[in-house]
Amino acid sequence: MERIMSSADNQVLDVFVVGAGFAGLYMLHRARKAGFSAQVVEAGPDVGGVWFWNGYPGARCDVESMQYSYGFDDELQQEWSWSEKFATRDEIMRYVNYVADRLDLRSGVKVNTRVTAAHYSDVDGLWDVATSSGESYRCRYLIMATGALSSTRIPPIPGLETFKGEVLHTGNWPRDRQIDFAGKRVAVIGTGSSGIQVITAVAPEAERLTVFQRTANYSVPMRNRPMTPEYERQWKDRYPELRHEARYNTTAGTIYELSDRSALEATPEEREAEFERRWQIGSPNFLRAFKDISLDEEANEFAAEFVRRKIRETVKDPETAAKLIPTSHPIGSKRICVDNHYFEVFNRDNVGLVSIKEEPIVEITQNGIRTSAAEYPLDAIVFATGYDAITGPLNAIDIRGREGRLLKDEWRDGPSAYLGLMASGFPNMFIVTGPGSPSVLVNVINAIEQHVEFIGDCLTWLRDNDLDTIEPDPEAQEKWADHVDEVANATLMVRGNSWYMGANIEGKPVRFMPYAGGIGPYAKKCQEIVQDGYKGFVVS
Ligand code: N01
Repeated sequence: MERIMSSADNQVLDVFVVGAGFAGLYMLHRARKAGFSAQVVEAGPDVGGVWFWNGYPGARCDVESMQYSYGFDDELQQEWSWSEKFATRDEIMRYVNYVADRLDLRSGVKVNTRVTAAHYSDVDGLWDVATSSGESYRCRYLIMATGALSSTRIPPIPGLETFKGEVLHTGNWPRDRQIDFAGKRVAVIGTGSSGIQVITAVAPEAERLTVFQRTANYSVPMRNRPMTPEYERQWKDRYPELRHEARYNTTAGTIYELSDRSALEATPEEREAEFERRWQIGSPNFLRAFKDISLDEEANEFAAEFVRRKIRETVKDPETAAKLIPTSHPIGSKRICVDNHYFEVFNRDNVGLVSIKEEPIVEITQNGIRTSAAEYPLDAIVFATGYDAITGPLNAIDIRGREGRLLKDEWRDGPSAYLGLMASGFPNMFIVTGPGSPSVLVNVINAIEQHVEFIGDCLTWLRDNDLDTIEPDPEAQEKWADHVDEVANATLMVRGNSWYMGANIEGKPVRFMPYAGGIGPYAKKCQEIVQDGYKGFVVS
């Protein structure tokens, strides 16, 4: 372990935040408001986190814009106006920049600076942090706001380095130039949320688009539309109440139209009518048509079969439709995709589909992709192959706690963190939306705000009580990890081989990482823990 040489004139910061996405920015604001000295460092050249990097064509959020925004400041949410029901990535970036300027956050963010190591000192209880630019920082509280989806992943396909054309990843889209696909032969590998969006956007532009699909995926229509003043008013008039409702009385952190009815109790006609009604409205709301879709196999199959039928009806070529029909996992066990006419893309003459289960990729050549059946000449390959999610960004940093213990080693068999917030042996290090918290299963901005507020209140409480150090009791942490497993195992989500489980990364331990119990129950649990004097934490 290389020691971090901290300079004698390093000021000891109260709070040091890694990452200037939605989490890091709000953490900075909250820490400053509470009177703490705080500094954020950000690897990228600007604020915005995952939205900064995901500048691919078609990038858009599938949570409604009126809900996918900060709720902590009523002035902000009243001032800002969204132009569409579901915001584009560019509009979200304008919003993040507006918040950063409005709250004067840029002065606390050092960009183009990647944290490479963070070591806890057993001697003085401070963290030493090293960055790629050779600077070091000392702080009492280290806040990892590194995001769940910031370690992009390109699968190790032989020959990739020999390809003469352009290689792109949706999560690390070039920022310095416009990518023009006109007249180009393009491949997209991957059909998750990013793949489905980029495919839909690139298809009309490219000369030829070939989609390489490993797992056929479920997708429901987004049915985006321009914002109307009436719809905006409905939200703005009741924002504080609705934000509270989303935080404490929903599982998804988003207000959807829920159902208290089982799909098994409905008649086939009733089920059909309800699925069709929701299909026409659009959005992930579809999965809430009946209360047991994510819990009961038979109920799930009704919803899955409805989507399969829609695919068959949409895609004209039956062979292509058959390849696109998902059968390997329950609907919702991988994150549901939400699209703008995705399946219609496969009716275009310039679009082809390769199922790599039937026709595996053998190698990438200088000129394209060679499968077991053919060679596809290409000018560009777009990897929409996802992320080393949740733990990837943390494990990429040399994080060492008490006695030099390495976080990555502690998590060798899968991550464990009390409430998904703190790991035993790593005092005063908080993780925003870490493993074991609702994070990616819910409206992540809501999850971020709940965590940042918990952390901010905790730091104030420590200061008010003349305490310096907090970390989880190992027993409480283990119990929480068991609870996270138990809740996940009661759902069909563990059947998806998804990035939620780490199953997309070879060699990564397979453990369902987010907390599937919902943000409402989770946030109430956090409140109880605070009321019990931070039960399950050890303070000194
Ligand atoms: O990544 P993914 P993503 N060869 O991991 C395939 C959020 N998001 O960037 O299913 C060939 O979901 C892989 O196949 P398989 C959202 O939370 C939101 O799309 O593993 N293919 C899969 O098809 C989302 O869930 C929005 O068999 C390979 C794809 O690549 C999360 O980000 C938009 C492969 C990866 O899908 C991540 O989405 C975008 C290989 N070796 C993202 N390895 C919205 O809000 C992987 N694949 C709309």
